[in-house]
Amino acid sequence: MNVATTIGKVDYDGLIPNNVGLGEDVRVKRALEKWHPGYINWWKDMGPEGFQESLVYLRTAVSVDAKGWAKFDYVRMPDYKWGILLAPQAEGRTIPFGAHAGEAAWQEVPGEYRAMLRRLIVIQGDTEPASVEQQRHLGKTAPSLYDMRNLFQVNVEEGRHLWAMVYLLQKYFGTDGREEAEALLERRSGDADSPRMLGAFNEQTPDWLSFFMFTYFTDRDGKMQLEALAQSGFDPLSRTCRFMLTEEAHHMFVGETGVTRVIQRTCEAMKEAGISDPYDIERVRKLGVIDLPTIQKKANLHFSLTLDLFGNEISTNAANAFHAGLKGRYRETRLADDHKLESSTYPVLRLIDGKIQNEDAPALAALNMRLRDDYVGDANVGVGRWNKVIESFGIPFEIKLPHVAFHRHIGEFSKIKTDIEGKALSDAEWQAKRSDVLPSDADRDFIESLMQPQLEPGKFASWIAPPKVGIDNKPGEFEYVKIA
Ligand code: BYC
Repeated sequence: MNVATTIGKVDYDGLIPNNVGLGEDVRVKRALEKWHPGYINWWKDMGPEGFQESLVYLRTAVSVDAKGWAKFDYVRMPDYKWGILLAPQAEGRTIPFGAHAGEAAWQEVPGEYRAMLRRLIVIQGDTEPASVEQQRHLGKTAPSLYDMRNLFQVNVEEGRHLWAMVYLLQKYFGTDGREEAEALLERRSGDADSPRMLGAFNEQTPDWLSFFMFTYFTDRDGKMQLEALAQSGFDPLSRTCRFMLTEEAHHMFVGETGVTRVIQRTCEAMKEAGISDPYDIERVRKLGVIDLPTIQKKANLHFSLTLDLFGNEISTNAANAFHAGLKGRYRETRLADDHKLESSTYPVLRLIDGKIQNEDAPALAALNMRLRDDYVGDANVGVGRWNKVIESFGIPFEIKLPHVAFHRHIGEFSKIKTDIEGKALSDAEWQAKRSDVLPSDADRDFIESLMQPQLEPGKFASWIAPPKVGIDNKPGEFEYVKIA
């Protein structure tokens, strides 16, 4: 007899590690086992290109304990144990907000909100494989084995997040859940006929600076959306998202420290060469590092693309999801108000008579805006840390997040063009200034020219500083990926 080994409360013995009692849930277990080969095919087709046989020093989630939930070991990525892990059930949990506030949290799908809930889960699920697809070429130009390993860690965990959403679909949504689970493996990032659902997930991640900006800015949207879904009155969704957030933290760490290390290396090289003017771009580039103005342009691009992921500032969908108790606010339970928002207002930045100004809107309808505001605050913290590095070298340059109206494709400001301060521009003015504020073809070509792989353990490409500490406290020359 096969005795299941449990680590914490995780059954780690079968095909699909889980702490949801899959062994006793024959219907869902079969459905997931049926879905598994399609997933592996997708991973092999669309996952990291050229490294499927390599041994990667990865952490695998083996428990949901706050301390020590992961173990590190060498794994071939297609053999990674993609598990279904939910945070522990909080006894007596009630719905924290909306029309049902105070009622017992739902353990089954509330029938009246089924379609809305499914849509939220599908959108969340769709972003996870999309990001893996966007990043699949990057292994080939990794600036170090350390960075390559971090990329693959992020990728396998995005894969696990897809599993997390697919579990919810298979367990709680019957036939249409199964169909949605299949469709999640069929859409492709950037595909003209069958694209991923949200805009930013159809953009390219052509180089490593983009990857770091994506994990800093776009994974942070992931954090905010997961935080909002972790408040959900539908308890299985809440528990799933709570555990996903534990993994998400590393993704943002990869982004924040990645950009920091790029900035650090640029500043060091400038100092060594005696260059104090950050706009002396040609000379800086000759040093084999990325000039600060180009880093700013990449930040402008990824920040503005990510803001679009918050949807329209005024949204009936968002109001309905909150009222229904399905999607809350950032840190909902820590907010001191009635958690119903039926009569309150929230200031929304709008385009009124061609001018950008705040207007009080019903708080329920303004929830996307509110979450976006929370996001901007959160995103600014790391930017402050980047600037501390620049300041420590005495270089007169500051990275600034552009105005929220800059370069938008969704919502109020999609109708206008603005500069980075939010000042409206005519089409002609925008065209003339575009390459000053967003990466130009020449900038992209230059960055691409730097993207030469550095695969010797402990070595780093010219344009990025080594990290302060290794993953799992490994020493500098540790071989994070054994390339096969
Ligand atoms: N692109 O009422 P509205 C992550 C559509 S990232 C294309 O304002 P709503 C991750 C919208 O669908 C987090 N379409 O929308 C990060 C709607 O269409 P329908 C992912 C867009 O619902 C890195 C219509 O416009 N999770 O986890 O209030 C790596 C009206 O819009 C877009 C979630 O997003 C867009 N950008 O807000 C890996 C959470 N924006 O239905 C992973 C779940 C809007 O009228 N999703 N539309 O045809 C949601 O909560 C909401 O659906 C959204 C949109 C915030 C996305």
